[in-house]
Amino acid sequence: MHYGIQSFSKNNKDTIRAISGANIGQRDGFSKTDIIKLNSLYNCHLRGVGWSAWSGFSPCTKDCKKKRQRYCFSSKLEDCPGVSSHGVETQYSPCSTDDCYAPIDGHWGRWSSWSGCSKNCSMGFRSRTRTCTDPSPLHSGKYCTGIAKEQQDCFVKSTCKPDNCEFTSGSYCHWVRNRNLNYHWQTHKGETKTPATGPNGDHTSGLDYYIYAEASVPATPNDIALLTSKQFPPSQCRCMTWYYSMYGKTMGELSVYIKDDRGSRRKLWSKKGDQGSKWISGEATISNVSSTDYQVEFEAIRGPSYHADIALDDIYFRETPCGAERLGCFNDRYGRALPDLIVNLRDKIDWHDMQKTVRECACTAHEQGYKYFAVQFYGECWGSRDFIAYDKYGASDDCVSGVGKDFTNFVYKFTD
Ligand SMILES: [Ca+2]
Repeated sequence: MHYGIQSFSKNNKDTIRAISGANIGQRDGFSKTDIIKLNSLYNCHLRGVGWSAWSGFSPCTKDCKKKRQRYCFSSKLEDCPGVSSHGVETQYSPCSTDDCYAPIDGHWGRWSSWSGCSKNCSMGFRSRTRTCTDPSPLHSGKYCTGIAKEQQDCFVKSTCKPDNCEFTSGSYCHWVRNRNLNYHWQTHKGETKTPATGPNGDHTSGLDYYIYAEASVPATPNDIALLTSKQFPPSQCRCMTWYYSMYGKTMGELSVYIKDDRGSRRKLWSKKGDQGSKWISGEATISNVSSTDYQVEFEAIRGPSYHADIALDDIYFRETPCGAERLGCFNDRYGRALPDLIVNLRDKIDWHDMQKTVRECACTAHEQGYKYFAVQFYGECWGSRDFIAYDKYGASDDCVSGVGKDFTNFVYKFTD
């Protein structure tokens, strides 16, 4: 038998759904069961004169009606007054209120496919979801039982960078703490012990470790907790990004310093006071460290009271200044759109890695306080300190790998 999509439905909803690729049903004619059902449905063994018996009623439609049909057995349709040209008479009848408004319990739809891993480095999670809409509960029917979202761990190793740290499994990676016994950084999972201060879980996945400086006793006001990176070799510029939580009404201060090989510190970033309960992203460009080894240092200063837990997670480094936004490829000509030649890098071009040119141009432009920069002719680094009409000669598609060709600019803008 071949069933309609609403076969056995009590509520006029589809009960049968096509699944692509599935191979079901009789395709070479009727089965024995098909023939018995057809004969019985159409009263074929009684074939002769006049009407068949009425069929059973159909399910109720949206406008609360049901129908039944009977068939004319005769070869002459005039034997069956009221019959259609197809030999069928259809009778409609109102459904009862109970039938039309019967409660329908909800049922889960299919699971979505798994999401990608939440991290492109180390431990993350992936998830899939389903909704209670196949069908949705109606007329006080029950909601689906069971979970709507499922989560699984996933681990991505390929792009891990050794300088990045997510404090996974309580590891400090290359970071080292100072030894103030009353107030220091410590690894932690879940909420901190004092309500209304500290985060609820780590930033990486919500399930793993972060580090924080606990403000409860024995810590006292203005205690200092230091977290110092390994020695980094000289580099022209880098962007460090991190997540911090500074939740608590007597919040102290968090600062980031760069420390040279003689131990003198320069402040790159600082935040003071309550910043709310969520993780917030921070970033700082590390520049002007091209001659000596250096370290990065986080310094937490405890506030006047114990509602002052300061937390950190997901500290990453990348080899560009922070926040260089790609504005795109544009034509240029004499009377340059970006007026200053910051540096000519044409004798250093690595034709297999044009990003080296972009990075060096970006670092030099950042050091010299340019707001906009562009790479033209594969190796010329042009800039403008103020807002300029970088697009005044029109857009172009004559750029490659983030650099412009002859008289085209690939333009970037610093966002910090
Ligand atoms: Ca973490």
